[in-house]
Amino acid sequence: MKCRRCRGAAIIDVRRHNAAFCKECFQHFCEEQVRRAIEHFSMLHQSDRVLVAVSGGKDSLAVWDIMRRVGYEADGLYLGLGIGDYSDESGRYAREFAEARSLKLIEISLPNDYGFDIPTGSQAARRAPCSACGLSKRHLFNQAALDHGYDVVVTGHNLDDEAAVLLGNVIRWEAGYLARQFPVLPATDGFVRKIKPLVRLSEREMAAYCVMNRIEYIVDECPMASGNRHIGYKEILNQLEEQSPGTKGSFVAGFFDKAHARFEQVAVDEREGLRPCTQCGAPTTNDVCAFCKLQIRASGVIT
Ligand code: Q46
Ligand code: ZN
Repeated sequence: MKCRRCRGAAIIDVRRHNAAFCKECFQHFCEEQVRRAIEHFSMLHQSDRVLVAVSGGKDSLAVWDIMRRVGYEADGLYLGLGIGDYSDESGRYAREFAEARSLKLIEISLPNDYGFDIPTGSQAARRAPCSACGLSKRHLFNQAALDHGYDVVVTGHNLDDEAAVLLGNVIRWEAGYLARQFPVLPATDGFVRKIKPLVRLSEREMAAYCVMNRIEYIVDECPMASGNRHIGYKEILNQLEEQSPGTKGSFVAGFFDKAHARFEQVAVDEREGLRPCTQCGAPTTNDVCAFCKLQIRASGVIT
């Protein structure tokens, strides 16, 4: 197996590109894919203040690393979810990454700062853990970016994540979710811009990137992930990719480039119905936003 770029000995193949790379050229490939995503979707301006949502997993640490290598200063934000040992360990990886590189890491703790954790909060609110977790992350990443004056929040969603979410959204024809599934969501009233620079890179490539760059990350799955539909969608998509390399890429890129615009109006209409949450001021369609409702239920005031 020869490296496509330098013809040296390759150590990793990337079948959907019909290519293989040596260590140095794989590094170049990953950076190039991120540069292309940023440029194609006009994700960033050079003057932007950038905040990376860091979980301690491979994708968020890799995106933070690559962003800096391609020339963007970025700080990190770690949100402690209170999921037992898993959260303790993931926080440790995030802190160690930041310390070793003298990077700024802002930390928020759901239990210490908001009085509940994901296991008890989701139970009290009778929500699936990942649903309570997802809405907490969206709310708190946005809030932290606004509070600390950042222009944009970066997340480490990769090609496999996007393909699985897209499949789920298409199976149920979730027009609102499809309207909001895009590598860049512009800033609107009460929301900062959100970007996903890893949309052109796979989960396997990000694991390889971390290993090659000696980035230590939490390997264990979150213990609350079982029952998450996206795991099943990923397995199905992996089978399709195995039979026909490039399937995930064309599914996702085709949606972004050819179909997403058809759903955009749904998001515009939804934004028109937004008003400030009476508790925290975040934009919501109800009197109280979903995060404040979760916090109220988790604290036992409403059951
Ligand atoms: S952390 Fe949260 Fe994930 Fe755990 S509870 Fe689900 S959403 S699986 S990325
Ligand atoms: Zn609120």
